[in-house]
This record gives sequence, C-alpha cells and structure tokens, in this order.
Amino acid sequence: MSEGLYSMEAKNYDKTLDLTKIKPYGDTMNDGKMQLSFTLPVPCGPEAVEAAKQLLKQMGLENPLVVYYKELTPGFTFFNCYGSCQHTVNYASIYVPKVESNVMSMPETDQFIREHIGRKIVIVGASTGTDAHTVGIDAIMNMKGYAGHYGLERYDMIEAYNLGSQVPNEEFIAKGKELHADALIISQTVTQKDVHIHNLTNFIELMEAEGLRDKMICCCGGARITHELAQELGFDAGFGMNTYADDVASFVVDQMVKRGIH
Ligand code: B12
Repeated sequence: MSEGLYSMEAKNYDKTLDLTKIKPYGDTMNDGKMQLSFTLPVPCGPEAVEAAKQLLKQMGLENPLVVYYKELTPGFTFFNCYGSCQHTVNYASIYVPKVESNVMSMPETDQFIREHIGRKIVIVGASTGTDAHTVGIDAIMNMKGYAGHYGLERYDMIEAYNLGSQVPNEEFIAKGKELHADALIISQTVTQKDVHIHNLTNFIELMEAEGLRDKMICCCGGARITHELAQELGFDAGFGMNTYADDVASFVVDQMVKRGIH
C-alpha cells in the first residue's frame, strides 16, 4: 500500500480521510474543490460565463463558480473557475515503478565514489536528436545547479561533460566512447509525435550495435519521462520532473558498485 508522509499526516488530524476514496482538498477534507482555467472561443459576457458553468456541470463538478473571466482577444474569453469534484480515486491501490536508490547529497556521493570506486567517474550528457531544449540537462549538469541542488560539474569525484542540445545519437555515443564514459545521460523535452520514443530507441539500438550497452549506464530524463517508460525503452533509469543531479548521481554510483564497475 502506497501511503505518502503527507497522507499519513493528514490522517492524523482528520479521521474522515479514506485513502481508498480520495478526492481534491480545498479547505475541508473531502470537499472535492478544484480550480480550473480554460478559454472558450466566444465573446466575453454573461453568456460566456453561463457557457463555462454548463461545461463545468457536464464535467461532473457541483456548485460551479466562475471567479474570474476576461476577454483575451475579441471572440475569446478566459476563465478561472471552481467546482466540487464528485469522483474519487483509490490511492491505496496505486503502484508506480520508480528509481529505487538511496538519494545521497553531493558530499555523500563524492565520499561514496572515493570509498567504493576509488577514481573519478565520467558522466556525459546531452539533449539529443532534434531536441533544442537545454534547460533540463543544464539543471542536472551545470556547476551552479538548479533549485538549490548543485549540478554534476560541481562534484569533486565526477568529470561531467555537457554536450548541449540537438546532439545526434551517433555523435553523442562517439564522444562517450572517446571520454571513456561510465554513464550517458540524455534529456528529452519534446514528445510531439513520440519523437522522444523514436530518438531514445535509436540511441539504445546504436549502443547495442556498438557493443556498448552493457558497458555504460544509460539514463534519460525530462518532464514527460517516467522510469517505467525509460526501462521499457532499454534504459537503466528514467527521471521526471522535480529530479536533480543528486538523484541521477546517486543512481549511477549505486549501479556502478552493484555491477562491480571500477
Ligand atoms: C524554454 C522552452 C523553450 C525554449 C528552449 C530554450 C532552451 N535553451 O532550452 C525554446 C523557445 C527554444 C523552445 C523551443 C521549442 N519548444 Co519549448 N518550451 C520551453 C518551456 C517554456 C520551458 C522548458 C524548460 O526549460 N523547463 C525547465 C526545466 C528545468 O525543466 P525540465 O526540462 O522538465 O527538466 C527537469 C526535469 O524534467 C529533469 N530532467 C530533464 N532532463 C533530464 C535529464 C536527466 C538525465 C535527468 C536525470 C533529469 C532530467 O530535471 C530537470 C530539473 O528538475 C516549455 C513549457 C514549460 N513551461 O515547461 C516549452 C515546451 C517544452 N516546448 C514545447 C515545444 C513544442 C517547443 C517547440 C517544438 C516549439 C516549436 N513548434 O518550434 C520548440 C522546440 C524545437 C526543437 N527542435 O526542440 C512544448 C513541448 C510539448 C511536447 N509535449 O512535446 C512545451 C511543453 C510548451 C507547450 N506547452 O507546448 N522551447
């Protein structure tokens, strides 16, 4: 049964919380209150507000309330609304595959590498294929880091190489080989037309063709990447939103030790 810390805390102060039937929380348990924002392609006015309310009712929201509306441009109206959701979800039955490793801080990871691997490890990263988004891979790799988490370049015991964006898989793998990478890490942001799936699959195929797949730890990440998807595509791990250098560094060093890579 999956039961997060917050749910347990909530349970302590509100006995009406049933984890097999959860619904949105507004200001009292089980009130179902949700906030929605959307645009309708109609002129701003009372008819637009009524249309928004009818839509909310059809979506199963009780007591629909439009709390803000504004003309975006003639013929289009933007809304902020509230309503009470009547549906529930069985939180207790949820299972989500996720990266299982003990997340260490930067100094702990450096120390772990010194003790268990005994040399600097090499991690090469890029946003590959046609993907031009760099902010994700920079967040993981840059010296200054992201949201209070230093990037891999800051670690004493990691040699980190950030190749930037739109790096073809062939070039990325060749660089990994040249640098004797222990891990290759990829960022993928664009998922339109499943471009990320095609690109990540092509990467794994090339790695296998070169006989490198078992020699390097392969991870991917991005807002729409899950660990489950990454594993399905042949990666060792996948990291989604709210992940940081600590997560991938801990995973890589843990795997290296488990696989006896020194
Ligand atoms: C900035 C931005 C751009 C900038 C990018 C500039 C740059 N240098 O990166 C520019 C303007 C160039 C751009 C272009 C495009 N963009 Co854009 N862009 C964004 C935007 C606003 C923010 C993305 C971002 O920087 N997030 C912040 C970072 C820190 O978050 P993150 O990437 O999720 O990274 C975190 C985690 O996911 C994880 N992570 C990420 N990578 C990795 C890798 C590893 C190994 C690990 C461990 C973890 C990890 O760690 C990070 C920190 O927690 C988003 C919308 C949004 N608000 O998210 C759209 C968005 C991503 N873009 C989008 C699109 C469609 C495009 C274009 C295709 C638009 C177009 N038609 O031209 C082009 C892309 C062209 C191309 N060839 O790639 C869509 C993608 C939709 C989809 N599902 O495919 C979005 C979602 C906007 C939207 N709602 O439509 N974009």
